[in-house]
Amino acid sequence: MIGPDVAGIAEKLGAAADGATAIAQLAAETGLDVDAAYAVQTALVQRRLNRGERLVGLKMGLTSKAKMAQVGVDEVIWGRLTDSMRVPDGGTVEHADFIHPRVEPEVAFLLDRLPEPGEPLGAFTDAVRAVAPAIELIDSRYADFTFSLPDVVADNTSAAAFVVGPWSPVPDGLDNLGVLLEIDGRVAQVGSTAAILGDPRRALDEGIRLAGRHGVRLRSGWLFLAGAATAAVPLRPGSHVRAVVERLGSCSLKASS
Ligand code: 0L1
Ligand code: MG
Repeated sequence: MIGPDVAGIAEKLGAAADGATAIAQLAAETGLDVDAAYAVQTALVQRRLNRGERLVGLKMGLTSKAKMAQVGVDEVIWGRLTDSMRVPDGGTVEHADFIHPRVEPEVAFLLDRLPEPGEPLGAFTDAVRAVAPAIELIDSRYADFTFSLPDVVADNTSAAAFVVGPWSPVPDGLDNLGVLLEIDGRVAQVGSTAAILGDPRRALDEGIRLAGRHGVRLRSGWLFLAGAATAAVPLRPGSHVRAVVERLGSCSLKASS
């Protein structure tokens, strides 16, 4: 039996991102399952690497109940981050470069000594050099931000851009820090890092395990976005977004008008 056209699906998703134009979901029509969807994601990211981008880390998606409920998919997923997705703290994104961008407050890790495959994670503070507040800008390439599990995996988990704030040494506890998302100076979402799989440190275990299933090993020096602590909020032209994580500080971005 002929499987789904991995390269063709990756090309459609890549063109949708490049042209900031939504497309219809692809998985049902093409028979794409989750394993094949990760193969599409690999090809989609390879398309970026072929034009000179660098892989700088991984991100987790749907690590909170709020996020799962928002998009109707209830499995933790992972995607890839490249250098061109990174926006400097306080920087501006071009709103027209995206289809229907949303922002969400996250916690970022700077990875240090990762265990060998199959080895237990061990001390979190050995594996993580520093922690920072972050904002992820997600932008599903599917119309109406609506997708199935294989669709969103193929679409590199809606990854589009991210901001990382100032790095801090790993604090004693990460499991119940207050999180705030402000839009134009008003509180848009309030949460806790407890919403990220109960403790964002668990997201790293999950990332190592889930990416390992697809032969991807996390590397020292990579970034790792542990997932959002709240539902995502639409990013309007001209908006100023700030994410605050208790004890870690804040970071921000602006959208062009
Ligand atoms: O980072 C995320 O949690 C996004 C995962 C994909 C679902 C979405 O686009 O909200
Ligand atoms: Mg996210």
